[in-house]
Amino acid sequence: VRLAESKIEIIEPKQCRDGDNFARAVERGLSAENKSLPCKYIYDERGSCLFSEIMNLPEYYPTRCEKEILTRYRSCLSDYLGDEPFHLVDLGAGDGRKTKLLLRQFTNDGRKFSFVPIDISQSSLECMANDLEPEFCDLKLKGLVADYFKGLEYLSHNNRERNFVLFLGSNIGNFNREESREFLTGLRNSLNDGDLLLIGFDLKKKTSVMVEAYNDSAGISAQFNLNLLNRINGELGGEFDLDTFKYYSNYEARQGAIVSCLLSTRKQTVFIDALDREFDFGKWEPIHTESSYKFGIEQVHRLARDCGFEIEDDFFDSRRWFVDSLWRAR
Ligand code: AVI
Repeated sequence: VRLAESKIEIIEPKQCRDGDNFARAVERGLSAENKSLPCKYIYDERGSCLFSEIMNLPEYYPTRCEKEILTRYRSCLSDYLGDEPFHLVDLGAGDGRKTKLLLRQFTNDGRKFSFVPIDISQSSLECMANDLEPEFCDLKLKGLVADYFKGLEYLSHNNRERNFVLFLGSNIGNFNREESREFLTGLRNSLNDGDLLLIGFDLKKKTSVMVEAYNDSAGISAQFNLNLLNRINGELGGEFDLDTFKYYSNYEARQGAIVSCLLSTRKQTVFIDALDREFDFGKWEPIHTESSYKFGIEQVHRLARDCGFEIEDDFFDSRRWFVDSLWRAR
């Protein structure tokens, strides 16, 4: 771990990320008429581990689709980068298993790059740095602990070298349509002309396939969402009884999104010590926890153009369930 620590830079201090912001978001979300909790708070150490488990589930196809794409097209991606030095910036890197495929290719091709993973979870970055060390001992790595937007600020202040930004795993799908436009426009504005973005989109498909991916038989997706209540109990002195909340996730065709929530199975009042107040829940009242938007390829292209990018290429898996689209900042 000592070795990994020297390679991690904390852009956003922990207390600023997790403390007040979390409490405020919980208070706002649970006081609203339609209750909700932001999905980014699922990812503490336990949440990140649960997400790693999700990526290995037989039902959760997006990870396997994207691995297939990166395996098939990594050499083509390496050719796009050429001989000039660049930053390989990984937004929301998670544990970086897919990124490894690219690191291996770029290293073998002798590309000159430094690797900059950005993640809100310091432990994920530390695990990743430790995990990469034996295989990539000469890799220039600087992990940044920050949320996406702070990570983007870093980008704009370190933009002498060309950036090749990875935003994989359909992470864009956890923003609503308006937020994804705002995010991508912000990202575009922090890039230089000619910089590249490889961005993953989960494509619309048969609804049963999508619904099963979020309703796995092992119940990991449920634990993952319930981790929000777990965190409120652990960090804010909440008194949630997790057995009285049931995970529910379905495809909303009009929104084009898997919408996930926690349903209170009975009428109840829950006290949260750090907020010094109680919250009422009606029987079967939902707390919205996450939306995972799905896309048509035309929507992907419109989004690119509207946010200041041009499309270089689209890389699909063999079933065309997922696309990694390569965009250039114009
Ligand atoms: C991280 N994100 C793209 C995942 C998704 O598919 O929305 C998170 C996830 N939630 C439940 N399963 C996976």
